Amino acid sequence: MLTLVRSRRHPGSRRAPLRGRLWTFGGDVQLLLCLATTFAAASPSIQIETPAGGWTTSRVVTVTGRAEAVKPLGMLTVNGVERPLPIQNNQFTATFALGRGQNAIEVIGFSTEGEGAPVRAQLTLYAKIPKVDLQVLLFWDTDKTDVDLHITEPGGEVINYTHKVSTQTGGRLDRDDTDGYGPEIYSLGAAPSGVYEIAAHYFGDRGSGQTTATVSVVAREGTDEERRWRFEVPLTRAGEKAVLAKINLPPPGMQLGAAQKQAPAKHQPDAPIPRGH
Ligand SMILES: [Ca+2]
Repeated sequence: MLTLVRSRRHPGSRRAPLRGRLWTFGGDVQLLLCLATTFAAASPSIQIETPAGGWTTSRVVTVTGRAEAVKPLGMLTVNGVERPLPIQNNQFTATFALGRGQNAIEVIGFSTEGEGAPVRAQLTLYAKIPKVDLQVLLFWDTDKTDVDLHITEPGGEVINYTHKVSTQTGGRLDRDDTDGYGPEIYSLGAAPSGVYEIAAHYFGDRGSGQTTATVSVVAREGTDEERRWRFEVPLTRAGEKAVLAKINLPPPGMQLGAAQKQAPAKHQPDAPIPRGH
C-alpha cells in the first residue's frame, strides 16, 4: 500500500524558499507541491513602453505598453481628457493628438480582482508643433465599430473620410478609424472666421448596438483666447448621424462665444455612404 508521509529535512540542508511541502511516497518518490508558487496570480501592473518621453514634432502620437492582471478596458487620459483604452493580450496601443507644449498622459488599468483598484502609468511629452486655430478629436466607446467625423467648414466644404483635406482652408482629417474607439482628428492651422459644424456618423456597428461618440474641441490654441469644449452624443445604431456642436469662430482678436450644442440627432435610416476601402 502506498503511504504518503511528510519528509524530514536532510541534515544540513536549507529550507527551500518555495512555498510548498515536500512529501515522500514510501521513502522512494518525492513530490514537490509548489502550486502556490507556480500558479500565483500576477499582480496588477501597467507600463508604457513607447515613446520614452521627452519631446516630439508630431501632433499625433501612438503610445504602446504592457499590462498584467487588469480588465480588458482601461482608460487613457491626455491633458485631462479621458477615453476608453482596450487592453488585449496584456498589451495596449493608443493613438491621440497632442496639444502644443507640455502634455500629461496617463494610462489606467483596473485590477481583475476585488473592486478593480486602478494601476497607473504616466508619461510627459513636450510637443514642438505649430499652433492650431481649431482641432476636433472624435472618439467613441465600443470596439469593432466605425464612426466617422464630418466637419462642415464656413465655406460649405465638408471634410470627412472621403475628402480629407480642405481645398479652401487646408484643414485636414488625419485618419479614418474603422474598427473601434477612434480617434479621428481634424486640425486647422489658420481658421477663417465663421461657423464650423461638427457631426458624427455611425457608419458600422457590426452588431455592437449603441455607442457614445465624444468630441473634444480646442480653438485658438496657445493664445489668450484659447477655449476647449467636449460634447457627447449616444448613437444607437448604424446609419445614425448627429450634429454635436457648431463652433462660431470670430475674426482673430475677437472673443470666442459659447459653442452651440445640438439636440440629440434623429435616426437617419439612409444607406451608409460608400467608401473607397
Ligand atoms: Ca471612421
